[in-house]
Amino acid sequence: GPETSDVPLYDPKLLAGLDWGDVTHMKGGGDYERGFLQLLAQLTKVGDITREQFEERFETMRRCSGHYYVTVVEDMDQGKVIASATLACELKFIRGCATRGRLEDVVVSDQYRGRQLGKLIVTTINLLARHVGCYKLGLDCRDDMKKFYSSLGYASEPGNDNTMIIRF
Ligand code: 16G
Repeated sequence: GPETSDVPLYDPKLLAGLDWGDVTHMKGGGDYERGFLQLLAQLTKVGDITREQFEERFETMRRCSGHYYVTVVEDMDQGKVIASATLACELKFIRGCATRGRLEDVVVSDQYRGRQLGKLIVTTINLLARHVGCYKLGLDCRDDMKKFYSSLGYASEPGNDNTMIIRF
């Protein structure tokens, strides 16, 4: 329908050149030492989070199986988390008990900009959302990011300029 994006969800050329082994799901506590929270601090306020708090939140998320896909890109040489994005899945009654995806907390380390890592991680979440059966995937973003997200298949919602969605 008119709400379905006809922009490809990813550029096969981009992903073809990359080793999917570099795209990993968060392994847990160790990402605390790999700078995961410092990376998130490039997006918004993080606050002082102890390793215990981090692990507790991580375990709580992990127990909500199928709801939180915290995805990271790691520079394996440096042992640093350099990009991250989260797919959060919300359960619905509508549309035959559908699942709605939300793209959250997208961030690429400022030292690694210009390498299309944002495109890589968002594309990965797009594919993952479709894979886990989301009927749509949405995000909130600032005006200056709208062009980036529309290039990756997201469309603005009528009357809601800063919410963008892909319908699968
Ligand atoms: C952006 C993020 C959102 C994040 C928020 C944090 C994307 C697509 N959007 O809106 O996920 O949670 O910033 O800002 O990454 P806040 O701390 O002011 O809510």
